[in-house]
Amino acid sequence: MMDIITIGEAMIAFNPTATGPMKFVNSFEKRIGGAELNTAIGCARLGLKAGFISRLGNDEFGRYILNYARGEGIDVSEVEFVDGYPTSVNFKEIMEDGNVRTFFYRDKSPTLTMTGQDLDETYISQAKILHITGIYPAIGERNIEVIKKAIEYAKTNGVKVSFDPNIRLRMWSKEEARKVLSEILPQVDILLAGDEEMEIILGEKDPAIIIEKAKALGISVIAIKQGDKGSVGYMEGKTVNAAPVKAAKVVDTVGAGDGFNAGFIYGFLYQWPLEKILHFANTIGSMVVSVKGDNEGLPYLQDVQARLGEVERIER
Ligand code: KDG
Repeated sequence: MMDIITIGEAMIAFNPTATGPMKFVNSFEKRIGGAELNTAIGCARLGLKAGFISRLGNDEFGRYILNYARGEGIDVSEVEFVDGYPTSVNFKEIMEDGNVRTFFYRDKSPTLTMTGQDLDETYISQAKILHITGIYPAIGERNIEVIKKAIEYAKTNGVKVSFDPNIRLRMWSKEEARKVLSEILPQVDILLAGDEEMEIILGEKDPAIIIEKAKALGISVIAIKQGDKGSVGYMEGKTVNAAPVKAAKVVDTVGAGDGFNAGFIYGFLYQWPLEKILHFANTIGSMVVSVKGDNEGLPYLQDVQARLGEVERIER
């Protein structure tokens, strides 16, 4: 039995070694990114069993990513290497205040070689949660079909679907995103979304209105992420406003939402009260932004517990 299975694209993320406009940065460090893989890593570090469905280029970068994911304890039995489609890359620009722009080179994504028929229903059926994002369908038409098939397999097998819109406007327009993601929304059980993303999909940014609209679509668990303003959640008839958790230092905001998702999924699976889930997820988000890299700051369970003052951290 798997706790969570994600389907998505992982890529090499080139992190700048200096802050400031990318055109003046001369060296980059090779790291790994991809929202779905980040979420799987976050879950695995907390102690959940996570699986990743994907395609990688049959190249050095692809091998590096596969080994990294495997090293994090993620089941990679549904990841295949494909010829003729190089592993995607992105370059990040990080400004002094931690704000980031990402430039993707993923037009020939290896995931474009997948079809719905490549998905193994038995594999998906053994998970408690299927986690999907709006990035995978933004890559290409075929990926939309794959995501729909994955949702169908989850639904027929009683697997809950969690969804983060992760709207990347460098990959598609607001109109395209709205069209595709609003078709996915009614299938979702757990919505983990940014308020600005929901404004693109539903035309509303106010969490109370988003929650009402999402409930009307049949979504029963909702978390609206508001960055440094905290988060608002809805579950079992109750809405909770969770205060933000201040980061020690903001050095790189990329991956904070994925960290939040991992924390939320963890607390949800352990049937915690909503207040506790949101505070835990906010805490993880705040820890991710203090470390450079898309997933390097994702904490292990003991790190979060120490941060929350639940366990003592022995330094030396
Ligand atoms: O959520 C963080 C991801 O967005 C990042 O790791 C890479 O942009 C990315 C993507 O497309 O998954």
